[in-house]
Amino acid sequence: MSFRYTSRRLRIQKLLGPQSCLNGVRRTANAPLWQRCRGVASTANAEKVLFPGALNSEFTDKLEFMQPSQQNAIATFRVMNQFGEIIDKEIGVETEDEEALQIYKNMVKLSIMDLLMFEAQRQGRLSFYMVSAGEEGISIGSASALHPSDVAFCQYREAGVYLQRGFKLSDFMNQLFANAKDNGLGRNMPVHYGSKELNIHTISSTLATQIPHAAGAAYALKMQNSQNPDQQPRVAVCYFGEGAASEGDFHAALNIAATRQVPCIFICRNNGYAISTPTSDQYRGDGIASRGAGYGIATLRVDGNDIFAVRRATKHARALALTNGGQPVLIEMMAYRVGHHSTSDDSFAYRQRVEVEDWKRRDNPITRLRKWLEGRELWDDAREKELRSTTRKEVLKAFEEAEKEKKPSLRHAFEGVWEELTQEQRDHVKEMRGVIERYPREYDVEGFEGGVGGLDEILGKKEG
Ligand SMILES: Cc1ncc(C[n+]2csc(CCOP(=O)(O)OP(=O)(O)O)c2C)c(N)n1
Ligand SMILES: [Mg+2]
Repeated sequence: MSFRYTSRRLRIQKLLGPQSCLNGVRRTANAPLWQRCRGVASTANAEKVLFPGALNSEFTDKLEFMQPSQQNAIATFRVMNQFGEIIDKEIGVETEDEEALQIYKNMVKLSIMDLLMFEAQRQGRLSFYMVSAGEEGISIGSASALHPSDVAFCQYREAGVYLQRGFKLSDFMNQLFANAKDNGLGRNMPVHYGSKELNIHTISSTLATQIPHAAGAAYALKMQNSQNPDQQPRVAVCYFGEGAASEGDFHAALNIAATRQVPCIFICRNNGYAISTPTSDQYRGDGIASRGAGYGIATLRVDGNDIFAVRRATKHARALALTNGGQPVLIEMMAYRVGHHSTSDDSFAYRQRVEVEDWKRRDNPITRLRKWLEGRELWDDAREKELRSTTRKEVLKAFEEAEKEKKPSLRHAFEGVWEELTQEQRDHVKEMRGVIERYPREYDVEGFEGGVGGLDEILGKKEG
């Protein structure tokens, strides 16, 4: 204990009197301060536990184990029902018609891009793809309620966050084809988008790593927000699936975010599956929301098919995250993964077709918003047809253009780790060059910028 801390504590005790208690400890004479203290809990008439590890817990003489399975499940927040009707008309949707239309168009755009890219993978034109079907409302709705300067960390099924922030169709396609215009210089597999300009960190395949990254970024933002009170305060927002929440990183991240009180919004997309693992095999608690309470984090469960609920929840979470210098918030957005996990998966090997068909028919964020728009006479079949046909053309145009682009220079396979190439890397480059020259038919590199010359460019550089 530092001298300053001890003397301050003693000064306070002096003020409070000889029998006073600090943090639930009582003073006795002639012993070091920490030995002079004992838990208030042990005093005869104490009503609450005041041990440092559990404050304000009332004593009870009833031996009753907490039985979460016997309690009501956490409620799910809704603004609009399945028929597109608003439940609390007084609050309404807090969304201008223009904005609702823009959100609707983006959700449709995402679903059309998904459909076409899935087909393109099946035709062998793309190596891999992941669709957002059934979860478009979560990514697009939440992104629409954040500030563009908020820093986003995604898992992989949140293309809607990118789209809503302004990632263009060409940006998606360039990444999917890993061509020379790809932000990631062709180094990542498809759907691992990233955008420095849009404040979205690049997706990582390793599940849950983005969660502690977001907590750390939020800690940095907390300091920046307090150092720059005249600037727009920022939060970090972190998306992950309920399966990723089984990783240790989830727990470490939520705990540090809570103890450091950082402005981070954790958005869990609970879509019922982690590839082939249904939630019933993943956990026994009440979803992911119940874990928020365990970490002392403000938590809400939301109907992810209800775009207005997603928006309002995110808007309020953002305000809460910036309260009192910062605090984390957890939102569990409920959805159903309508598509296969990825193009490498056939989900009918582990779930019934009828289950998927039921969900498709029962509820969907796009059809629900469409019902609301139609109810307000903002939308009809003719507009729908026109939107679908123009969007399809736009996606195909971007796709064909990206497909024609050259691949990035081969040099990018080696650069960007060390400032200068090491001797070992130089040996690898030479070896690769030799293999390409020996097997020109197997390794046709003409489609790469600069061909095999891309490797010569780096060999010409000064040795590291
Ligand atoms: C550390 C790690 N373990 C396993 C995997 C393989 N894997 C990729 S996605 C996935 C399921 C994740 O499910 P969830 O978080 O619920 O997201 P969803 O796919 O449902 O959107 C698994 C197990 C991985 N990528 N990284
Ligand atoms: Mg999942």
